[in-house]
Amino acid sequence: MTETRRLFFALALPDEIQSGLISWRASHFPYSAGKPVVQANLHLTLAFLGDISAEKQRALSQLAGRIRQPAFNVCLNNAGQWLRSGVIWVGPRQAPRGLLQLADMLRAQAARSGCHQPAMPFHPHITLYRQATQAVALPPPGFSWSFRPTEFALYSSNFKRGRTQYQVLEKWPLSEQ
Ligand code: 2AM
Repeated sequence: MTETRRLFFALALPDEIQSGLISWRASHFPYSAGKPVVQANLHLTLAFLGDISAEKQRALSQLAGRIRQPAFNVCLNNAGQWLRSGVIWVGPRQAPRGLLQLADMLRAQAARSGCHQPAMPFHPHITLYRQATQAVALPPPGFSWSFRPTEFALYSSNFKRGRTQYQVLEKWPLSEQ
């Protein structure tokens, strides 16, 4: 049987934004809102690949390495809840064009390589809670965290002893013009 790994492309968040989000979450959401994502796992997914073989991973890595995407700023100033998937998230009110371009390229390459991609348009977000299936009051607007990613990465997702752990497998730079 071919061995597979659960992989995805994502942007990491700077440490100070991860910790800022954790304390903001603790003071703005009830404890019962859902299952909180641990600090180290806060990230912005660009394209989810699913369980793929080492061969497909190599092919997709090679394609990712050819991407020349200028860097962009991301401003996290919006929050929402998707009741159907039980996700509470933060994300940009207006997604920067560079972020959309990067995700579109990775998602198109994934789709062409046979990784099922959702039909829904890409909605950049950072998941704060999972299993949040009861509506919660969202924090009032006025919050904002900004960062400028310098790279994007391929991650593996491993579920071990009841915990999800993400590991960076490869990284590629975003170019500064
Ligand atoms: P999320 O971005 O809403 O949290 C690793 O599982 C990452 O890939 C998660 O961040 C997750 O969602 C995203 N992802 C997208 N589609 C997925 C799917 N069908 N199954 C699991 N994770 C998925």
